Amino acid sequence: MGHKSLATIIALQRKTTNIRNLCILAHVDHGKTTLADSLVASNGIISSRLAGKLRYLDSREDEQIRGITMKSSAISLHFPLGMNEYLINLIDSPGHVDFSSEVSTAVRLCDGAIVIVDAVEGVCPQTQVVLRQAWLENIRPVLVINKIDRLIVELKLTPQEAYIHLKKILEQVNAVTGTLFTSKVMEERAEKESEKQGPYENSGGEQIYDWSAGLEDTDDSHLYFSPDQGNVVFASAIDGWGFSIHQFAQIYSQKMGIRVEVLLKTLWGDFYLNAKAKKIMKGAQSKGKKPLFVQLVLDNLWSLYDAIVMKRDKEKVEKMVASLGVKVAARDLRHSDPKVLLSAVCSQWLPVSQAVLTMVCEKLPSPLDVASERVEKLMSVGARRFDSLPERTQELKKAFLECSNEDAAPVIVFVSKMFAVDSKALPQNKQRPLTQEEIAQRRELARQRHAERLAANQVSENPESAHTGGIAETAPSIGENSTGKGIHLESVCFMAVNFTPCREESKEHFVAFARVYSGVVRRGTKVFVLGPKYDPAQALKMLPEGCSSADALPSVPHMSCCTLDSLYLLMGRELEELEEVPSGNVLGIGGMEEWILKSATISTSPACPPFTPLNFEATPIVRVAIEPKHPSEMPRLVKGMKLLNQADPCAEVLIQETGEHVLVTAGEVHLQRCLDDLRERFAQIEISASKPIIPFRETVIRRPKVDMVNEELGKQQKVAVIHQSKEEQYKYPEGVQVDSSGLVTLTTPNKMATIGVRAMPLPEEVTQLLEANGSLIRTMEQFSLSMKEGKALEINQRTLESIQDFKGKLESHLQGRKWRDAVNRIWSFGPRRCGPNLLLNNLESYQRPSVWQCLEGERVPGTALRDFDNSIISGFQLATLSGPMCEEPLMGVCLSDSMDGEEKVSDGDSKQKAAQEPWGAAEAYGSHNKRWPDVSVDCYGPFSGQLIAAMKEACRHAFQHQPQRLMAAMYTCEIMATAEVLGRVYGVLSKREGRILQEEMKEGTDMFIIKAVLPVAESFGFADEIRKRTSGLASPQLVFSHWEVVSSDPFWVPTTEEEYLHFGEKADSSNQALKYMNGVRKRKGLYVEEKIVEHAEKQRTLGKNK
Ligand SMILES: Nc1nc2c(ncn2[C@@H]2O[C@H](COP(=O)(O)OP(=O)(O)OP(=O)(O)O)[C@@H](O)[C@H]2O)c(=O)[nH]1
Ligand SMILES: [Mg+2]
Repeated sequence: MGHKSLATIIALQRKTTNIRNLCILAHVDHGKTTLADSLVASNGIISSRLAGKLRYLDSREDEQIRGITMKSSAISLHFPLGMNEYLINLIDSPGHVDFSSEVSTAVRLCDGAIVIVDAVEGVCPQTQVVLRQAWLENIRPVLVINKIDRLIVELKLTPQEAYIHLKKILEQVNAVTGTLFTSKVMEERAEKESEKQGPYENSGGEQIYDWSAGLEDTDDSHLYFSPDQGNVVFASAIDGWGFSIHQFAQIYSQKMGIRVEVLLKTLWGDFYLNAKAKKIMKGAQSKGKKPLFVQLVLDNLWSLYDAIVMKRDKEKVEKMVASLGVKVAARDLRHSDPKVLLSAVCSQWLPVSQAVLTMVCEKLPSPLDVASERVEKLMSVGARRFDSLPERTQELKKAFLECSNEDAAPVIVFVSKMFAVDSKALPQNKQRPLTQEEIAQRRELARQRHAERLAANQVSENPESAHTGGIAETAPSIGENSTGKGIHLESVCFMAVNFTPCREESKEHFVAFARVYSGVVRRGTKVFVLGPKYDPAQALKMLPEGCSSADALPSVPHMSCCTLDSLYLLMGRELEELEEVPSGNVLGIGGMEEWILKSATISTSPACPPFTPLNFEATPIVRVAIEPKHPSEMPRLVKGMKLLNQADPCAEVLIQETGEHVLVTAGEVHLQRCLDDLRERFAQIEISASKPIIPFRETVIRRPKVDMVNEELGKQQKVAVIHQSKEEQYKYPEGVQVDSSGLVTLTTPNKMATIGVRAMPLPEEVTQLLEANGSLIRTMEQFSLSMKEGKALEINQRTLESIQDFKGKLESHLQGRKWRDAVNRIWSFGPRRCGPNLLLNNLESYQRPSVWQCLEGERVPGTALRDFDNSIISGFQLATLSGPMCEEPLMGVCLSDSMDGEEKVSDGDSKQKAAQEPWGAAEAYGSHNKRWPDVSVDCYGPFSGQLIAAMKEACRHAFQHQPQRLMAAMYTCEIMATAEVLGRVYGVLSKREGRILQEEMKEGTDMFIIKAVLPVAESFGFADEIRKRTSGLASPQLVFSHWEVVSSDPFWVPTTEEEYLHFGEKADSSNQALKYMNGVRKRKGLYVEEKIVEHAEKQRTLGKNK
């Protein structure tokens, strides 16, 4: 990068109003990186001839090979517009679902986004996801409809058809925005906007006209995309052209003498030109006229493509080139590839960078325009209320809003991810052009050396004075050197100097991807690094008033102090060193790997709250166990995995209790990239990865009416079932009793308490509801905890409303006698206190504080936690964390702790009370003495431990008493395929137990969109297989969607003669659930009941000699 442009960018960094921080978002392959190329080329960083081919921001080798982006990367560009110079901090993001966490890290640092939609494919699943992400982060999007050339060349649409097609795409995008708008997120945003009109409407003085159907409400129309709003660009990034209707309005207002404003309102929409009256009229469609957009814009483009690409009509081309007033080099005119000529013409006529960057500067907000709502959202972690933050923290909101560059302003920086760079790429280690002085210095040195060499020659001619000539550089080599020790030593030093860079090379450097929200970051500044769990309220109490990070401070949890060593300007593949970075800019910070794991907040004020965690859309679901090829290399692998964990926002690295090193990734492609990274960069050893570990869930269902072979469970079978359950009874260990209703009772070893548990399946809707509201449940749990400690956590109104809503929904789904008052009887959620299983309190004698405490104003009298409440919950948590089938977590199970008064466990009179009131006896014991029972004399160890174990066992037995099923994780996938390959896609899907949900034809194209669900267990290699079978014409995107019960019963054994004949004694040949279950059990080293060979006969080979 030239010094001049670096200086320009540094100067622009201080002009906050002229900064635009934006990212490019889209579905995979819609052309983000290609568009970024054109923008990068506009700054002369790459040649414009290579723009679109180079994919400059895909700097990794595997990105280039696979042709998809995997990491988001940033580049700073300058752009002159009218009298102003703008600084554009551009972040290119990946579109593949597996890397959607990279999108989250990019979106957080931006104020705006360019959303790209492929003109042929239209709105795809990831387009919806990125639009949602943009809304959730309150950043403003603009739209680029890309690949318009495909409409001309591939689909061969007429301009009129293309216009209708484009209109449809716009409607689709706006429909997505519309649904977001009506959702809660958007409601709040709209409130804000109607209070205070957006800055553009005021400053630009634009009027809002809306010609598209259904968008009459002027208040929210600026949220939608419409060419007449100036927030839509039509482009072909690969051919280098793009335009918004502003450009054509300008062109035609000069040509036709119509005012620009009129054209702006009418170029897009149902208007036509009445040539006779020389007027623009409405109603083109009804009168069968060409809309203005077709006549003035598309027709021209079409004829250009027609002349250059289709017909290769030289004369016509020359005429057109002349009329457009562009200059084309003779060699381009003669080039055999028409695309070269096309992009030469188009990139001058309608340069895409000009159109896109103008739109960005005009339509996207500067860092100063940050909405106060966004600030509050960034500052209040989780469910905390903004006004419950300490006062000094609340004051920082002003700093955010002012985004000031004053020295007095507190420094606030957010680091959204860490990325690894090669040490060679660091500017410190890079070769740079020498300055004049350095050249002079070197010349001087060389001269000296020459003189010395001459002197040395003289010495060698005169051996007596050999010891005096110790010159490192001239010493030929160690071996040859016999003249003296001094020389020898020095030559070793010389080599050591040479070696240092090599050693450096093997070290990974991490650069923090960050943005300054307030103040000026300078090199050498001492700052606080605040982890995601930092609590300013706690810290302010611990720290002295007015302290700074330079003082010696007591240690505060999740806070550390450090000095900022190196600041970088992010320039795609390169980094440029900076001395300071003012507020509102995106930057890289070096040397933070010791302080920051994945993301952090950096500030000079300890009152600064940590930023809310990033919204990750992808669920890490694919796990593999990893080990080094050579066991001795384990330490390197461990180190490498640590680095990988830091370098990837989404990958998780775990060491399981079994000692396995497990890597959890979002999908297959992500997994591949992580493994490559480990092999080639972070560990640099040979590693072997296990087959993906597929997660399952265990659940119970209602007793089925039909059996595996769809036969009604008739009398005959019933006998078998009873027989079977008797056998099962037999299996229960001593002390466990099961009654006919499924109630399992268990007494603790010291006989002080008896626990009764019954398991039931939860209705499906309830399980889904619990799954979806994990974070709310966690908040409720936190509230209960804080109540226990005697202080109430402040929960903001919105969260309270959602909790109320959640409770209401639960109540509406849990209807019927069985579930009477179930919602209020919830004792705990599990596993991890927030999962999709319930523990209900059926003990009439025990009124415990409700889990819904946060909704109740006051405590209900007579409800207090008993001493062993926690043990029961812990036992339940353990039981739900790993079930009896294959130690996978439970899902959708309701365990109710109950014991009716009449139920008696006859184990002696003295324990009668214990039997009637499970563990109530212990409680009574405790409350008498106001302390726990004296457990030190108990030979069975602490009582709480026994209770936990007994509760866990009881839950497991209760679970086993019901019909058990496995649940498999399911992906949804959307596959776009042409009619020819449709059959093959279906073939692959059905082979892998996929289920087609929907198939529809994409309007205006010959593509079909197939929506299907597919078990995760069957998905490995799916994308590749589809791609191969369809010769690359279809490529699916797999997204984790839900858990589904595997219908077959893993414990089913044949009972009748025919079944026996058909399935064999074990029925394991076609039992999918059994296969899955045994697979997991084998992996975990659990006992697997299977016979490998039965009744085998020795096979004889009749050899010649026998
Ligand atoms: N016909 C046509 N092809 C395009 C255009 N823009 C991009 N492409 C092609 O589309 C493919 C994908 O382009 P990329 O820029 O890598 O797409 P991307 O959105 O960055 O993809 P990911 O980063 O993997 O999500 C490449 O083969 C491009 O050549 C366009 O305007 N017209
Ligand atoms: Mg890309």
